[in-house]
Amino acid sequence: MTMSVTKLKLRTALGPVYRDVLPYEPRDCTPEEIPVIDLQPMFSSELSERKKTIARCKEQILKFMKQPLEMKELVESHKYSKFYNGYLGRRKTQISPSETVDVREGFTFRYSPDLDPDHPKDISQVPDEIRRWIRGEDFVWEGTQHLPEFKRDCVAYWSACLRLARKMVRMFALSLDLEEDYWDEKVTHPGADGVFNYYPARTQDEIEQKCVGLGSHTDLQLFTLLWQDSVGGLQILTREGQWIKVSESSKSSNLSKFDGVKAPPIEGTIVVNIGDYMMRLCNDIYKSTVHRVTNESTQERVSMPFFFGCQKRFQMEREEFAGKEVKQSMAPSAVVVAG
Ligand SMILES: O=C(O)CCC(=O)C(=O)O
Repeated sequence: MTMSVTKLKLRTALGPVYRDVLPYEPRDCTPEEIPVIDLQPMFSSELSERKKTIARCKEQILKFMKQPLEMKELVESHKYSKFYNGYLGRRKTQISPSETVDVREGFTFRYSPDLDPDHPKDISQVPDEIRRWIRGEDFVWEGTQHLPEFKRDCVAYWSACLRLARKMVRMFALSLDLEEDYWDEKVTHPGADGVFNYYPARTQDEIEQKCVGLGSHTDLQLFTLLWQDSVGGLQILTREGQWIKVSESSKSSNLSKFDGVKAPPIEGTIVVNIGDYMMRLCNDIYKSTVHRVTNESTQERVSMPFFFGCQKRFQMEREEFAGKEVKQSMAPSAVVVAG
C-alpha cells in the first residue's frame, strides 16, 4: 500500500526544494530522534554567568517587543535595512509558500567586526574581499538607544553564541574526519546572525485559520544554535516525513508524567539545527533540519536563534554551487568540498 504524502515546498538560497510529509498529526519526539548532548564541560567555570546572559537578553527582547509599534518601527527592516536587519512586524513575512503568513515578530542583527568577542576590530581593518560581505548595520542600535542596556545585553548573548559556535564548528570538522581547524580561517568574520523571535498568543481568527508562528523552512548557513523559552511550539520534520514536537520527551522514554499535558522543551538546552550550507559541504552526511513553529499556547513565546556560517558564504555558494550540474554531481560521496 502506498502512503499519500504531501509535498512541502521550501525556499532556499538556491531556489525551491521539496520534502515529503506523512499524513499524520505532529507527535512528541522520542529520545533517539533528538539526542541531547551535554556541552557544559566546554565552559563549566562560567555556568551561572551564562544563565544570566540568556535571561537578560530575553528580558530586553520582551521590552523591545512590548513597545508601541511606532517605537519598533524606528528600526523597521523594510525601511532601513539593505540586509534584512532590524524589526519585522507580525504577519509581515511568509517563510513557507505552503503555509500561512507568519504570526511572529522579529528583530535581527548581523555580524559586525567591532562586536566580535574574539578579535574585535574596526570594519576598515577587515580585508577588502571579506568587508563587502559583512552584513551588520548600525541603525539597529541607533534606533534602540532609548532602551537602556539593550545593545549590551543582546550583544552579550550573541557573543556567547559566537564563541560557542566557533568551538562547535571544530567538533563538526572532527566528526567529518577533517582537521580540527578546517573551518577556523573561514569563520574569522563569519555569518553570525542574531535573531530574536516573539510569538504572541494567536488570536481566535489566527487559530481558526491555522496560522503558523513561523512556517516550514531550513536554515541557510552551517548550523544554528537555537534557544527557546519553556512555552513550546517548535516542530521538526523527520527524514521519514513525520512532524515531531521538540520537547522534554526526548530526554527520557518515560512519557507518563506528561500524560494529557503538552511536553515542554528541555530546560537548559539549545537546539542545534543543521543548515543547508553544511548539508551541501558534506554531501548530505548531515541533512538540514526542516522545522516550523506554532505557538499553540495562550502565552507569548520567545526564541533566540543564532545562525552561524562561513565568511563570504554567498560568494562561495554562487561560485561553487550555482551550476545545475554541480548540484547533481553532489551525490552522497562523503567528500567535503571547499567551504
Ligand atoms: O522560534 C523557533 O523556535 C525557531 C526559529 C526559527 O526557526 C528561525 O528564526 O529561523
